[in-house]
Amino acid sequence: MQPIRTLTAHCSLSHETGQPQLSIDNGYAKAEISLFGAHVLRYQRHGEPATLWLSDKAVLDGSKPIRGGIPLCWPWFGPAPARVGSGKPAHGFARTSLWTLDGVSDHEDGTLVHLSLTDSDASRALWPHAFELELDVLVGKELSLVLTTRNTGKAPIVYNAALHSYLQISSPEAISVTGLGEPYLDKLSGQDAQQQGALTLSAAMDRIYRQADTIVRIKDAERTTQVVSGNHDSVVVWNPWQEGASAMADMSDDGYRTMLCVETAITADAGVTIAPDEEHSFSTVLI
Ligand code: TA6
Repeated sequence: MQPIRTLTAHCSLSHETGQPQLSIDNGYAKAEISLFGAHVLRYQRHGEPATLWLSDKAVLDGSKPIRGGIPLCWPWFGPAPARVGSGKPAHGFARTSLWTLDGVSDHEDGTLVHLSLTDSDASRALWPHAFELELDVLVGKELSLVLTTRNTGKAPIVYNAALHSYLQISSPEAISVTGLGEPYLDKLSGQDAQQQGALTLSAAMDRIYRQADTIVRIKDAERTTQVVSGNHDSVVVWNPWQEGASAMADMSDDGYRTMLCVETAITADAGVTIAPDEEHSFSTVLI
């Protein structure tokens, strides 16, 4: 077993799960980030309940995607689109790749972690493009993530993505969500629909809101969480409800009662096109 290594005054690196994992504990919050998937597993401000939900059945050893925290869906969202081809893993391969830790530094406003992923034989077998992907995570009074895609190849690349945040909630009955805008695609029925007033939870839900405000507010019994999105085209809201939770090996049957995904996303069929040597970033901040 490799020893726990101190990286900065507020950040250490361990391998207890079988994957390299950062533990951060600074003046604002505690957080854990796995290098498998550049996956923020936990984030909790001191004296407050956890912001992120992590399944009690989450598999952290790198053998499958991690259920909870903030998976990075990239370079596609959901099933692979036609331009990528069939038989590819859902939500792309960034979340199941081992990322490189480029740096950690402590600052007045929190601990900054910089992670990166570049193309490899394995990535090119799934997606034949040269790229550099970077994730900047600031663990402070807020949790901030910026995902940057750089095209290092000779032809344009097209991508979709999501910062797939699993938020911890007290119960579905306590939740109301505002700022989602009206039109949405109901992925369960395949129909376009209109949001009437605040969103409440009483059944399975999988929706893409394409005209959401920059700030989506999730009001819970004792607190309000804000998801602030930048340079995205949609906000995805997902809860599998009881039947969906029971069908997942890595979620307890009642797990759906303590989570709600509110995801900053790029879901348009056209995706985002990046010319050679150009880059594109989008971001989410959890307040
Ligand atoms: O963001 C919602 C969603 O795309 C749902 O359709 C649901 O399947 C979920 O993500 C989880 O996907 P996963 O591949 O992690 O089981």
